[in-house]
Amino acid sequence: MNPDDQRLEFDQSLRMMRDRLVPKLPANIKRKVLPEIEKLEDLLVDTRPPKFAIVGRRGAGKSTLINAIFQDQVADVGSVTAETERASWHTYTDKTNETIMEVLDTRGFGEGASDRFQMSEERTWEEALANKYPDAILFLIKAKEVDSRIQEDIGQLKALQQQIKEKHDYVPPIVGIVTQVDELDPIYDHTPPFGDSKQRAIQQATAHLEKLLAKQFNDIAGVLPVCAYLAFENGRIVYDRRWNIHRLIDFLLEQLPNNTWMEWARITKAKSIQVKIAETIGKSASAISLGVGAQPIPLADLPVITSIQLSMVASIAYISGRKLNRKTLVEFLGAVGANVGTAFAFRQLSRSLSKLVFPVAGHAVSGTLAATATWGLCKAAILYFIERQPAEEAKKMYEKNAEHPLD
Ligand SMILES: Nc1nc2c(ncn2[C@@H]2O[C@H](COP(=O)(O)OP(=O)(O)O)[C@@H](O)[C@H]2O)c(=O)[nH]1
Ligand SMILES: [Mg+2]
Repeated sequence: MNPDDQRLEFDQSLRMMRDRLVPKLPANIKRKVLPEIEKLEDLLVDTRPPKFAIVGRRGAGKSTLINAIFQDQVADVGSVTAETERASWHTYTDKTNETIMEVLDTRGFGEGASDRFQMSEERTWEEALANKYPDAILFLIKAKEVDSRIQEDIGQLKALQQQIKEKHDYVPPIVGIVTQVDELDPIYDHTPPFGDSKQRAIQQATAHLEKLLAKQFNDIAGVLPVCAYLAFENGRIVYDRRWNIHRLIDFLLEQLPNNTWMEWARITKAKSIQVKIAETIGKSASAISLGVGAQPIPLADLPVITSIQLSMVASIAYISGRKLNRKTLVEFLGAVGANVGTAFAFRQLSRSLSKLVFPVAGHAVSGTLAATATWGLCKAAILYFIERQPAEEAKKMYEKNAEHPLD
């Protein structure tokens, strides 16, 4: 991770909260603040990109789906040469070479292979699963093939889940994905949003896969239909036929462990998910401010509280995909009214901000004041970094929210 990454500060400020502030709080406040600190720790400590096993026959649309999720040409579509001899992990990276996702490729999944062949396939999983396992398994099948013979595929799916359970004591959720729904009848209706009879056909295919999976598993996370088709030219999208991808991204978030949420929101570039995570962070940060701000805190501790707010803003900037550095942060803080110069160090910055969010220096600050300021900052950061609104709008948003106490 970039050493300039302010998100690192979050680990620090959370630890400071835990070690320095929490012990000073009365039991009733501690009971409210600690779970919020823990929520933030779940989201923000040891963050990493998600890991999936994506299984499905050749041509099911595995590579296409990966590109559709990232709106980027990260996987080779239609390529058969990339097919490996054994199940193996593939790391997908973005343009800056950052890992965005790890995928376990399983070869020969249900392709009518002989029993002997399947045995060896399952043995290659063993190696791949020795010290790494997927957070979730995506099972892809073409919409037009849901009623072909896929019992074998589902049997292998079960074996894969079983192996992961035995080795890692973790049961990865299975998400069924009905792909290439644009190919269903009526063919003339091939461009989203689809009409009624197309919707019915999609619903039928989805229900069919649900039924087949329910025979083998008693807890399928869900089955979603998608169209993932995107055409690129010179790395740019020139045709977009995606449908329901956004819902899939949102659904997968629910299946993933919390420490992958930040990365998932960032790398999928899905605004509504970015806002959702940002608000989750903002709510916890505000609840902490409320509890801690209600206490008579010596002035020396104020920067500690403030650093939670700064880290919140930095996290929101990170989620938005903006390059995260002091300049961005200072720009934003300046925009909402924090009087800081670009040369300020992070700690000094904390102090400047503490004047903004804790105007009553020297004695007990109002918990409500601290909480609304934190929430106002959160909403302003969402508007500025995620919605990409001008600084002036962010300032208005901050002022509007900071004036109205949280309910
Ligand atoms: N019409 C249509 N074609 C698709 C869709 N998804 C994938 N394809 C096409 O199906 C073929 C196989 O896709 P690919 O992603 O390489 O499948 P993989 O072998 O499972 O990785 C390619 O020609 C894709 O362009 C889709 O949603 N709609
Ligand atoms: Mg492929």
